[in-house]
Amino acid sequence: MLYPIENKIREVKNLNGIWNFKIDTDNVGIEEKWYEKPLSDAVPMAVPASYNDLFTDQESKEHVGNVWYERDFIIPDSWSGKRIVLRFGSATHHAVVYVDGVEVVHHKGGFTPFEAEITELIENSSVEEHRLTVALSNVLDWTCIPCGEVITEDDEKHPDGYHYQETYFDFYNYSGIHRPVKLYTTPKKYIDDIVIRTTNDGKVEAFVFSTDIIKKISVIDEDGNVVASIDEIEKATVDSDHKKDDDMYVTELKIDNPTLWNPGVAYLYKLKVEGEEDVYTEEFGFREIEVTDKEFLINGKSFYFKGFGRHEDSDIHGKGLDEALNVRDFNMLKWIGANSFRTSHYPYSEEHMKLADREGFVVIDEVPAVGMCFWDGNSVYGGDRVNEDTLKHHLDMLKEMYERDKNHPSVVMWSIANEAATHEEGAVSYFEKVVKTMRSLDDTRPITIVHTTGPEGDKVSQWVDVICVNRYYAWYTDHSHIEVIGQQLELEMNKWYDKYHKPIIMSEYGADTIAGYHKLPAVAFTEEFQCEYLDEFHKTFDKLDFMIGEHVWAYCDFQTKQGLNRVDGNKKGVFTRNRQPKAAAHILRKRWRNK
Ligand code: BDP
Repeated sequence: MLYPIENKIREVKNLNGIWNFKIDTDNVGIEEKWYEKPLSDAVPMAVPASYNDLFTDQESKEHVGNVWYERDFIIPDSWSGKRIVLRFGSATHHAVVYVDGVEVVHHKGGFTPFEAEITELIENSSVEEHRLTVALSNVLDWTCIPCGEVITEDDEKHPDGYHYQETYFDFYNYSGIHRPVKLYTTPKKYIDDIVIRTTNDGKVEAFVFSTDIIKKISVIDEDGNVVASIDEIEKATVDSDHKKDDDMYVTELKIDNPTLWNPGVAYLYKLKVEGEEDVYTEEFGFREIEVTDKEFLINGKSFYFKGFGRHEDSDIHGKGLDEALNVRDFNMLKWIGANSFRTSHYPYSEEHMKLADREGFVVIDEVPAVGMCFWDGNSVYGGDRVNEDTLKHHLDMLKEMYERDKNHPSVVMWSIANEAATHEEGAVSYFEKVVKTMRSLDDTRPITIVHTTGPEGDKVSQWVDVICVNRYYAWYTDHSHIEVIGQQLELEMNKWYDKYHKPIIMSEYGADTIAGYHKLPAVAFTEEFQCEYLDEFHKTFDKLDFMIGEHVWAYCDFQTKQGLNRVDGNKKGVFTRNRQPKAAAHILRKRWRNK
């Protein structure tokens, strides 16, 4: 799916700002058709943002079910005759969108964009101000990724009863319209999608899906020079179902001595596609990936992943897009000498991915498949938990992630799940299908899966290219005994390697650390402990030649649900939630800048 851009043909109208908002306390709004008229008793709400931390009362913050968003918008006369599209960068997790009381789109999945063409509705309408209403649900069940379930406590110990959203993942279930809402125009005949594939000898393959007739495709370098151009473009047969209204154009361009996109030294070209009516320009880079049994090669050079598992998370905003925060984050990642990160545990905003391209960061792009306990049972994938509907949604999410991120040079690998129960029988056929789908979407990028399961039990890594392992020796096991880290790590990593002969990334390792808490000798939760803890891992990584990276958990402290081992969130950040360094940041900086 293309990002909405402005040019001489296309216009974009931003709908961010203050919307009307109402909590559907008894979840009756859909039944009572609240979308048919303006919301009564609405309160102001910021978009984009999570709504949770903007409230001061517990009930609103923790509401399980629907909330309603609403605002007016006006279509300028100058847009008449154009195709008009309403687009959400994301809405977490299920949205039903109405314009003037008419449903225009619904979407399941909290971390990918969706849109609705509203041309006809606008053309047939006589009102000047249109009403945009969104019913948004934060409910997670076993048909969703991430997985969850709503639990009701109403036995004799809980005579008044209460219910809550249970989640099987360690981040707060922030909800809201998290990313920008935009209206954009295209001509009636338009460019629908572009897939760009490159090789480092300067070959650019462009696949354009369009209802417009494509006349010209050019490649433009960073100085604005047209370095290749073609104006005879043949139509090909479209083989994909969902683009059945489009024609497909396939073409190949060649440029001499391309400047490559390299980690830390990004170089972005633009592909300009010109149709009879429409024009679209998409950025891309030249870079090639290869995986051997012990190496991850980017442009033929061995790449070692240094960085973090992260979250989109901050005070007040929750998971809402904050461009200032993103800029600060990339500056801090550069300061510490990181070269990469994983979008744990869901695709980050498009704005984030664009920055990664531009700043030369290497990204492992993760689908929101977290909390996937299979639990052996009688049905297809296990008991009443992960089931056929989960799989269907998982495959949909892979597709949406791919369609959104396919042209980003920063994305070097897809992560198909975090810490699924891959030792269970149900996981075998499930993940075989997941990997097959991911490969059929993209055969240019390697695939990984992130494990908590150990090498003895794992039943699915034969299908992936790189193995990612999350490990908390001396934290969740042998708590505080950092002397066990080296031995356990070496033993386990060798077992993984002996079993699969594939390169391994330590995709999570870390210890909760309260900023400003110091003690000698070190005890758990102090800054000293975090430093010593990470050091122990590093000594062993340096001995193992099949280890191709280290991603500390986590980049920053972040919010989680309440729990006995979470004092206002997860404190494994190397930086505080407010993006300031703990002592370990200096250790990592020293290591990574010299590695
Ligand atoms: C891992 C999860 C991550 C958690 C982390 C932790 O992948 O989401 O936040 O553990 O416990 O299991 O800190």
